[in-house]
Amino acid sequence: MTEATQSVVVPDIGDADGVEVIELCLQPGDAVAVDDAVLVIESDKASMEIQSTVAGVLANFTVALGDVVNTDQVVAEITVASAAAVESAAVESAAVESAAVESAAVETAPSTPPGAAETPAGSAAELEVRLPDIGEAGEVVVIELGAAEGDTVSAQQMLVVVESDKASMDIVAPADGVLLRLAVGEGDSVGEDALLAVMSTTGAASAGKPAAAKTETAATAQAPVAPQQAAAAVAANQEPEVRAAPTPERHASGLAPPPTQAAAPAKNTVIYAGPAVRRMARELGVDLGQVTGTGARGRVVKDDVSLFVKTSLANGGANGGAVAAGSGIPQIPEIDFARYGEVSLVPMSRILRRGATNLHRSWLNVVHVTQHDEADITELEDFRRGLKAEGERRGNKITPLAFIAKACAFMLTQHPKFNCSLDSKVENLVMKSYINIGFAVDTPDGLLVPVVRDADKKGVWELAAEINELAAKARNKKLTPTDLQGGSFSISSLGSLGGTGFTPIVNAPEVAILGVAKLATKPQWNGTEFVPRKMLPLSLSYDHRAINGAEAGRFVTELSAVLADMRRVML
Ligand code: CAO
Repeated sequence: MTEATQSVVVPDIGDADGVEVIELCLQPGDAVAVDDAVLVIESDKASMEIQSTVAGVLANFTVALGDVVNTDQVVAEITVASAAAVESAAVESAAVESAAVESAAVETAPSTPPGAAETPAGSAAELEVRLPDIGEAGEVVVIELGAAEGDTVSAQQMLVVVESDKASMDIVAPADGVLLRLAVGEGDSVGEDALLAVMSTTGAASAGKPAAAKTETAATAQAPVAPQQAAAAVAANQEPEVRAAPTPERHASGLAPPPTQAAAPAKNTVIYAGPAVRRMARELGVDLGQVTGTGARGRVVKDDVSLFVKTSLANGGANGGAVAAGSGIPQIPEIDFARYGEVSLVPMSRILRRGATNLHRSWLNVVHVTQHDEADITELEDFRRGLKAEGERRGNKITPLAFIAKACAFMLTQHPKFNCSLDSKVENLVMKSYINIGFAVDTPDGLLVPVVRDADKKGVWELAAEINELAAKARNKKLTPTDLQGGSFSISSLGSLGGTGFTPIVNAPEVAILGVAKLATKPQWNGTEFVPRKMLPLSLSYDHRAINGAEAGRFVTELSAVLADMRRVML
């Protein structure tokens, strides 16, 4: 059987200058089925999965997370089993593409979808909410209801979510008012112009002036977006699929809510997820409103749903959304800070949110202890400074971190337990015969930990070059998933910033992390007198379930000795 490569390209994204790659759904080497999501692109306001039109194996991505891509750009390559398959896929792909172009053409034409229509007869205050023009999609399925009959709803609040094979969309309330009737239920298939709901406007209900309220609503109502418009929406930066969750009730006193309320899971105020994720959540019975999204702009990705389910199972199925709710840990009360002065909300970046989830998970799972020491690196610093000119010739900057990485890699060969992981039942140590060292990089968007593979097999120049390259990639948003995976030990260096020590959080499932603070010249007793020495503060946090205190003490003491005299690496 012959092998051939099929390119995955960006479909027509209309007039947009480019859209961002926010998720790589697979890894090179993964098996791909037809219609599998390969990656996700997103503008400020909408997102879209790019799916494979062939079955095969993902050969490589030609773009990275954070890249901006355009129509027809090749984003990945898939190895398929035979040339015939490629040919037929090409035909199929061309057909899909022309359909997309057609659809985009329809969508960009001015449309007047009957999203909100006044009820012709009967109460003049009533508004019908109907499914807008869905083009050739035929029918879409109602996958979620955002409000119940009798609920007071505000303009732009999500009433119904519908989904086609490729995209999901929110149908929002066209005006403030009361939801009088839902004409559909979850699972219903609906076509263009189907009646979804009937609502009354607030003006009619409260002010008793239906005619005026209707006119105002008609003028301000915003037409919902059709599901197959996802690509065009990505391109045109249309309104986001954003839904306001019901505002959590507050205690009348304005103080922290009573325990029963505190235990209630706080819903996400924004739910942003692709159709595949929504489908997965539906199948598993997961309420997406309770899942912390770690994708771009808080987008919920499949891993988030998996983690939510795992956590829920670990908590005996009692997961109320926040890990804390089912784990017996009291939740921090929700405070209305605006009661005490002006406040504003700054959305956390994807990296920050993901980091928060990972750190919280490590913090809750790992039994942390931190061992502190100081290494006398006076000679090492003299040696390193002496290499500066050579570094400039090589175009390679060498900082203490490269030597610290080298020393740690050596120490891990001597103390392999610090390079292990615990298995999920905490019954075995998973010993690794590779030494991959991650190091924390501070980027404008948050903390990232790229990994230097096989650090024990590399020299200091090579380690320095790789650290510099990975740090630059992290800051330029060019890291690939592979760059971030497979670490077995981490280093967090705040040495260039200052400080005398800190307690780093173990990057679970690793069991140890070395924190490095700023070296300082201090008086040291040499047996006869005090002499100035350059002392480097080290803080080793470790998982006490895997490593005992004496082992950690030995590790740090020996590490200090190695840094004091790197010739020990050769012994
Ligand atoms: N003591 C004194 N000076 C130090 C030092 C230390 N421990 N470590 C580095 N320096 C010096 C370097 O030598 C360099 O000075 P010169 O140019 O004169 O040699 C200067 O500080 C700047 O170093 P750098 O930051 O460019 O390079 P680095 O290799 O030390 O660090 C990186 C690279 C990516 C780790 C770092 O830039 C970074 O992002 N650190 C933050 C990590 C972080 O956020 N950790 C916290 C995570 S837990 O919340």
